[in-house]
Amino acid sequence: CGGGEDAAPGGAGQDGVRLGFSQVGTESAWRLANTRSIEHAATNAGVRLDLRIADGKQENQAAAIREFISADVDVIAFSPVVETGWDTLLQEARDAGIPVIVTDRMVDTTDTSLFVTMLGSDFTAEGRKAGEWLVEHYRDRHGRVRIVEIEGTAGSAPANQRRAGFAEAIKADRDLQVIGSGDGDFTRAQGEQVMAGFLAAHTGIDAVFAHNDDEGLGAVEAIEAAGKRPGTDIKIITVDASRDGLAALAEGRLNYVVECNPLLGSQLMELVGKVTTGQTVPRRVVVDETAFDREAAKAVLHNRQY
Ligand code: GZL
Ligand code: ZN
Repeated sequence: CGGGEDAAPGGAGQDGVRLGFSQVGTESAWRLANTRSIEHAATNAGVRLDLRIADGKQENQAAAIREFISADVDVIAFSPVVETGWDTLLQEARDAGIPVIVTDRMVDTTDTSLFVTMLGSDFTAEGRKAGEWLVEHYRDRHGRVRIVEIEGTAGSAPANQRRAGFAEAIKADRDLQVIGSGDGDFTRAQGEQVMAGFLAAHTGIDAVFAHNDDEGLGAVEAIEAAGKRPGTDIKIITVDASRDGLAALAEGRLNYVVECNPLLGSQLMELVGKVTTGQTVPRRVVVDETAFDREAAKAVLHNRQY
């Protein structure tokens, strides 16, 4: 078990709080670890969890949340696959008197009455850390540094914000230029396909910024298939810090991995306990996370939880 057993929240019903959770899908190692963390923490906290997987489709998330509303659960939580298109659905939950907690990815709404709190990473900071590493790495090199960007799922908060944070950071050195970008949908297969396209279209790519490890590991395969050395001929920066990502970093096939912590489960159950016992919660709870270079990856790899 992780950090000890979580306090069982009070709240409605003698046999534990009923939480309906709508999860994005099973697209990446990060996502699988996130789901496990929520399930594990619910068990520890005595929360009755109904978790539904949406296979990356917003309409599946809406259907699941409507089922939670008609089942009159005590609280709803979800990771919105994309930022927009949630207002009507969240108004239905509010009108039914069911509090909503947004986790991981953010919704783009101005109506703050539609959810009580947002628990998740600062994706802009993650993108900025990736860009800052490249600025530092190429500080003494003059001449163009040609970068390609494999973006996360189009319309998702992590894709939008990692792109923005990265672009902001590389402004510090005009030699750093993004010469191509494509949607890798946070998967290894799509990442490989997008990278193969970049390699066919551009000679002399210097670096890749992949919005998650799975896409970056797909890019590694495409780069090797093109007869080049990932991590040496072409530098690769990714986000998540999953075990596979850190293993590739330790072996020098990736160069820098920014952490995006999926283990939100126990913080979520604490918020569920507070929300269902009328306690106030902060509007925003940011998850702690760091970044890894090769040495740091070697140091943590042996006991990485996911
Ligand atoms: C980030 C999360 C992203 C991960 C991807 O919090 O939404 O979605 O970076 C996952 O691995 O698919
Ligand atoms: Zn535990």
